[in-house]
Amino acid sequence: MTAVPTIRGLDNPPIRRREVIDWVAEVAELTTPDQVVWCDGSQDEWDRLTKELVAAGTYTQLDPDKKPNSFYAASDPDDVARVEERTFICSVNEADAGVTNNWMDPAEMKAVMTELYRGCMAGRTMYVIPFCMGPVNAEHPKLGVEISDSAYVVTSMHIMTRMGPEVQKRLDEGDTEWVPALHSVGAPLEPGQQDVKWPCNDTKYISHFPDTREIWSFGSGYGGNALLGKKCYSLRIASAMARDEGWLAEHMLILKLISPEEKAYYIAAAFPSACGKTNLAMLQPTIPGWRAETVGDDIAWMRFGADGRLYAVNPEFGFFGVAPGTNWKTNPNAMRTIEHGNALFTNVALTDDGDVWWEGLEGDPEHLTAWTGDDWTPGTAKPAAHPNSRYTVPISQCPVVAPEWDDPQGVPISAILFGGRRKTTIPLVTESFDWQHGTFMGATMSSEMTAAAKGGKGQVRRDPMAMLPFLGYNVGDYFQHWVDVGKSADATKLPSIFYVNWFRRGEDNRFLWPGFGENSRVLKWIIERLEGKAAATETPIGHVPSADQIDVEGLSEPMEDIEASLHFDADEWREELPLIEEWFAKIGEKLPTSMRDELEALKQRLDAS
Ligand code: GTP
Ligand code: SPV
Ligand code: MN
Repeated sequence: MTAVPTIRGLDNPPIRRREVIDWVAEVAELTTPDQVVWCDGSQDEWDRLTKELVAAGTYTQLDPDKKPNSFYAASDPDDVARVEERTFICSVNEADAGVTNNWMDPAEMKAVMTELYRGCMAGRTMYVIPFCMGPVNAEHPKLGVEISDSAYVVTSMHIMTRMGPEVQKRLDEGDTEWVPALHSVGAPLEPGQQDVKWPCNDTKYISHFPDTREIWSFGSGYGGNALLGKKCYSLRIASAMARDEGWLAEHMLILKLISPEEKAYYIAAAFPSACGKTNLAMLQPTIPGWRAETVGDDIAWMRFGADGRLYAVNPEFGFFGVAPGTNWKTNPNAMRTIEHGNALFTNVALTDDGDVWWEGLEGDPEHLTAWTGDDWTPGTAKPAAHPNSRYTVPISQCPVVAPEWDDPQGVPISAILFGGRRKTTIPLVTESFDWQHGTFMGATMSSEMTAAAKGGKGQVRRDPMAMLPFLGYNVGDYFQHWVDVGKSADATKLPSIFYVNWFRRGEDNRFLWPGFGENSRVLKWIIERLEGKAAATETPIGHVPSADQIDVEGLSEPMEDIEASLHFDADEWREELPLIEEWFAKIGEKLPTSMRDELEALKQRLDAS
């Protein structure tokens, strides 16, 4: 304890929880920051940190008349997305990480990272950020404490998580579980050394210790690599908790749909990163009489309620949404949420009059500052905004947020959607035969890779339940967990499972289905299936509607396109089978027999067709 008292602020904790105080002292001793700041989530803290970040050149304040209390940051050009190849699940047993995860022995990883952390906060401030994922008044609140040397992270955590006195109080109660989450950008400063706008390190580790429920992140300041409450806690660590405790932590939006008869239905949907969750979560239905409200846009925690139904909670407090493609036509509710202000924008472009712009947004700017800092004019080849540029904004500002979004009980789910980005093969919508078949749909889903992660853009890969990059344990065990969850429930109360694809393409590469608000037509069919009112055609892959079985009234697209989007093509599916076999072979012996059985049954139905 000799060096510790010399670090300013360390001896002044506003919380009393002993393990937290000891852990903070231990980290401070290792990382040697100039000072420790205990964060409280207050407006004063936001004002002070945003001001400091503007002075440091990290943030640019936007014109308050256009976007009140909003800021813009451009990251280092090499720190723009999640880094999957640097993400590790350090379970004690290698088999528990499974074939889809990078693994390192926890002791070995901790030894490597301890050396990286040694002195890594020199010249910087170490922030201690107590936070809660999901409502603080939950029976078992999911608490965490992130230590970070990035003020950008602190301000982002203000928006994305619950912070403040209530969280500190729950932490101090002493019996609630909390997850320590250590983050450093990995860029110590020599005395007198000038800082850069976006400090980070070429060496990156995003490490998870599911057995001890700990997170260690080093080298990146961006999104899911650095805001550790999000993917690291609420999916990777939470999925391991959920496996042990019999619930589900999923990469899903939660949407409330209200029918013309004023009946409310809740739907959860898993699509891979940058495949349409936020857009569907804020859907503005195009069909008369239907309304939609938002509960969550990225993560759902689902557990059975006393009535035997599956209830979903959104653990997040804000949106971290993909900017490009967002506009008044595709997602007016996201635009209204942003207009309110209190937003952070990362790697979009800056207009000359203090506003933001990105590809797909309305307006024809003559000149911009691109995310790279370069001048941009309409002839410039490179995009003005990075394809994974994002807005960070409180969910409470969303004009269609459901009043129950913050309810610790969650909302009862009637339907679960799985969906990917596929040019071919997968019809617009398919209803599964039952839970196990629906689990098979999720287990075999695939998608073209996007800019949300570094590398591989456009390649088709299997992304089970959209969880490939977010699973904290073995994928085979995960499938078994899904099957078991179904078996543990009253089948009549389980959500129905559907497979959707908004992204099927025609010959000239055009989208066959208009998407966005028009997806309400698919949701209407799904609800009417639940109500036993809508017709469908039975195919080897499940129940698929034909164009005259969904509401297409008023669509301007050619009917051939709509029909093609819905088409079940046996030949395309025969080409899909070896890809599924290859994927199942990769999983190996952990693959549940029930999933093998489903594949065999699919083959037989295809053979018979
Ligand atoms: P993450 O935040 O990375 O998890 O992404 P997300 O799943 O929330 O994706 P998001 O809704 O932000 O959409 C990503 C991209 O897909 C955006 O460029 C959207 O414009 C586009 N997109 C969303 N929905 C549709 C749709 O129905 N049809 C088409 N063609 N594109 C869509
Ligand atoms: C995703 O990639 O699925 C995101 C963004 O939601 S991040 O927080 O970076 O994971
Ligand atoms: Mn996501």
